[in-house]
Amino acid sequence: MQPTVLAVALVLMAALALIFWRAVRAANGSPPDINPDRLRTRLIWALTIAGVIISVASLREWPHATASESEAFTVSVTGGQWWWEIDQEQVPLGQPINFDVTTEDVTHGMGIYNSDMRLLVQTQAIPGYTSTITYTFTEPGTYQILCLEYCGVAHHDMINSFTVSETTSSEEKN
Ligand SMILES: [Cu+2]
Repeated sequence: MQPTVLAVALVLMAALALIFWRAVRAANGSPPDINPDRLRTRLIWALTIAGVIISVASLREWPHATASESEAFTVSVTGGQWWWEIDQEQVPLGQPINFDVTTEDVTHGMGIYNSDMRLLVQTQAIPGYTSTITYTFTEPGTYQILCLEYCGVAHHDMINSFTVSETTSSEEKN
């Protein structure tokens, strides 16, 4: 990444130096050997191409949770006025969890918070549609699901929780 930025910066500096050199030469009286419109067109193209290269080169890995992994443990979360229903009380630690989220009435916002009330992941709960979001928990503990979208007078009551632990209850039964 760093060498790429350096290379791009050097190319841009060289281009700028060339422009200054041409400007100084033009000011000294010798006629420019390229017409200004063509120069401008070339410059616009060069900047456009440089812009695309810089944008692509500086892209970082998507920092948010990605949708749906087929091998993941699945938790169904259903929202309604004003509750959350979670079909698993315990979810496993350290493996991708698919949260399939929907709602029975209006649109809600499903947010998962850790014990410090820090938002870890969120998606919209939409009537008649299942939003899937994948998250991997790295710490055991109790996590809360809260509503992030105002959905009526008891919006603040939409709280439910689940725990994250090394083994799931279904595995313990086996
Ligand atoms: Cu809600």
